Amino acid sequence: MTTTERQRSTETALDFDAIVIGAGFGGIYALHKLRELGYRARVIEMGDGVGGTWFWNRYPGARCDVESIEYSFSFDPRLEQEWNWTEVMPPQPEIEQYLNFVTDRLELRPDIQFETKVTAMTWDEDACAWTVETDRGERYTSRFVIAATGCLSAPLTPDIKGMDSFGGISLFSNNFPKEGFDFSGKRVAVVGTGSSGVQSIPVVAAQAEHLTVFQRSAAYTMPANNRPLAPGELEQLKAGYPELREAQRASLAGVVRFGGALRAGDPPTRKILETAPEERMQLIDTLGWAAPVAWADVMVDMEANHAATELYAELIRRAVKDPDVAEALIPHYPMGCKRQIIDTDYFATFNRENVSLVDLRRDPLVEVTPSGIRTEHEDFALDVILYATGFDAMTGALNRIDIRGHEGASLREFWESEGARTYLGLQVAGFPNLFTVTGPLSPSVLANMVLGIEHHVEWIADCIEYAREHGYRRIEPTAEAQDAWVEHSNSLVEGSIRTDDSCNSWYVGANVPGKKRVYMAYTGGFPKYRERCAEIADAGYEGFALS
Ligand code: NA7
Repeated sequence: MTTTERQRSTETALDFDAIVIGAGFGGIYALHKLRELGYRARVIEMGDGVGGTWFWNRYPGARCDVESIEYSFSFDPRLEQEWNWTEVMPPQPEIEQYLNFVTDRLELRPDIQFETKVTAMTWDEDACAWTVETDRGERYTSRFVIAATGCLSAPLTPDIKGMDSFGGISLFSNNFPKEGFDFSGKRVAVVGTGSSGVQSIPVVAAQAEHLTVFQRSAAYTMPANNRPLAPGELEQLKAGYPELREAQRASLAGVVRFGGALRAGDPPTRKILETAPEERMQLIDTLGWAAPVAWADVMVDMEANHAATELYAELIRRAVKDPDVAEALIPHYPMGCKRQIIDTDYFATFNRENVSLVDLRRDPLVEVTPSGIRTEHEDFALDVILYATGFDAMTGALNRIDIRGHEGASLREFWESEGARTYLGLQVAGFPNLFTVTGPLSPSVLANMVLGIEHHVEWIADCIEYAREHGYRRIEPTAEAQDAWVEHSNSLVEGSIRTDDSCNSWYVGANVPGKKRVYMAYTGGFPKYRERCAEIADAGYEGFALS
């Protein structure tokens, strides 16, 4: 530790000024930022490498839905210039390599403790510090804890009868073998058709002897239009980084360039219900997969939403040769309720001879047997089952740690009984000095995660600096400020498609049995959110109690 670091350190009686949980994008940047400011920080990471979500989700075909040029750190122009992306939409291995590059470039590795799980955290009111316990039996004391635990990082293993009895190989998209897996010559099942299933299905189909897809809810997906970056293209993009970053920060979702066939950058103004049905259908010819989403009324009006789904259904009917398979692939829930997926050759995969689809709405899954999967109507003999069944999103990772705040209150119990409640997605009342990077009720999963992470880490670092400069050792939101934020966040999304009773997404926790239904992301857009966070900080951390 340098002399400056020692001077800036808030409390030498404690093991650390800050413990950061997780070494994904959030944890890596938090460590860098805190070290830069002279704090004693340590990252505790469960995996044996950096990457977080991009470390575990190494299933075939895993790819980000934000362009590589935008899905990268903006805080250091040297990193922007030194790293070379090879494709428009970054594949998982390249994102993982990128995060390793950043870790080494910033010499962060010595302060990351790998293969260690945080199991419990207890707030000590007298010491004004957290005691953080790990599965290695360590107990560290730290003034602050920064939970960079990710939004989609607590795997959800389905509760299917007989799963453990399967005599073949069971694989999980969210904990896929590091060495990869060769599906050649195998009879494979993929269970789940969210983003992970949809991305892996075409890759598995290309290898497997036969692939059976078990679909409970059909996917809204559209082509990623991924391609290798052309010679000279990356250089040109890199030269435009300053303007690109500015535009990203000003955009609603922190994204400017919509890679795939997604949509133009500006929110659409035309309403589908004010457009003649024949004209809507014609738009399929000109806009392709963007035709269903390019409307102003689709997310707020169920009739408009149905009209858009009709366009989507037509696109599927054109892409899939077997009419019965095409019908089964048409979603029966509102468009935009679950996360829009982007894919490479998803629907075309169902035209392959070696691929079949089981529609679990018509033929429910009964059990996994030693030799395969049994539905009500059929037995499927299998060698491999790949489960792509999702996550306990937003709150899951923190709920898996026994977090005890003020007077022993449990964060898990609080969120389980009241639903996800936070102030700004940054802190929770009753849990002082615990910061949540891209926590519930911040833009998080609705915005470019990397940008959201940078914003949060910088806000948190400023806040810790403010506390140090003013001699404060404790910060937590007031219950009133938290209530007001929850109400504000809810009011923005109420009445929209996202919270409709027919919409059972992980955004509202509907995929986790018993989880209290709350829309867990802030839908007001990234610029408004940043502005509010800045106003609050400028007003001396309005809504927070500092002592
Ligand atoms: P998702 O999007 O939560 O998808 C999980 C899929 O697994 C979904 O199709 C589920 O059907 C299905 N599922 C879950 N449990 C079962 C059981 N028991 N039987 C059959 N099918 C089941 O997770 P992903 O990993 O694909 O993607 C998560 C996010 O990562 C994604 O949104 C992107 O933001 C990146 P259901 O829809 O519940 O009927």
